[in-house]
Amino acid sequence: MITITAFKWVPDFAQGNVRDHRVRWVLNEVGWPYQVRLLDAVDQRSPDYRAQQPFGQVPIMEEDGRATMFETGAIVLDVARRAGKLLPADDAEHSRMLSWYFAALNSIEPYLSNLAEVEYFMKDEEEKAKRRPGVLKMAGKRLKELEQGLGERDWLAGDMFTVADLMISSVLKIAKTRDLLNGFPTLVAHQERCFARPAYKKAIADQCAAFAQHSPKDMKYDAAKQMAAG
Ligand SMILES: N[C@@H](CCC(=O)N[C@@H](CS)C(=O)NCC(=O)O)C(=O)O
Repeated sequence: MITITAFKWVPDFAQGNVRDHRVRWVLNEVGWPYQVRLLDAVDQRSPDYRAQQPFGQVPIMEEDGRATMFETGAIVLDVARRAGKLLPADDAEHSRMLSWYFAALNSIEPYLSNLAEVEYFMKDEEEKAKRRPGVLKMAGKRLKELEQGLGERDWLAGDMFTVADLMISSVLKIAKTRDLLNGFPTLVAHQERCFARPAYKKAIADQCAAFAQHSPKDMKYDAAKQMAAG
């Protein structure tokens, strides 16, 4: 049985956006059952978890008889490859799929993560105001370039939904929360096509169901801070 990790609870802005949704989504797409190990902030810092995920992040994917995997990019591709699904058979389309898949993670996500950092994690309002214009400009530039790359096509790599579409649409969730997609109707339409898939809807519903059953105190933030301090 596959086990993935996820958080017991996260703040509102992160609910439905935590990256374990990518792994839930691909597992739902290929029809593989999985169970979830819910973590708090103390679990994240434990040496046992760090041995599985060096950065203490979610998700990982554990499976009997296989090496534990971390990094959603690696996990999603691994599941698709083993299931023989969500990957184009045609060689040229497969190459295009791989290029867009890595573009999502390497050429687009970093700029949107910078935006998320400014909007959600920076405390100093003055510093925030200083950084925001530059971060917005770069994120907008990448979105425009992505829109041009997608062109009039429904899917990035060919005529079917692939893991490249899964990854791009997931990465763009950060832009959507800041209304940054408003100027890019074809990206919005692409994301809506991806998010209409039952496998995606179930992934988000399942992630959020755990948050509804927990509260901030279940995350043991204070105990984790003490561990870090001491
Ligand atoms: N590149 C990693 C990023 C994972 C990641 O950023 N996970 C976040 C949740 S979306 C996390 O665990 N954050 C908590 C932390 O960094 O302490 C992946 O795609 O798996």
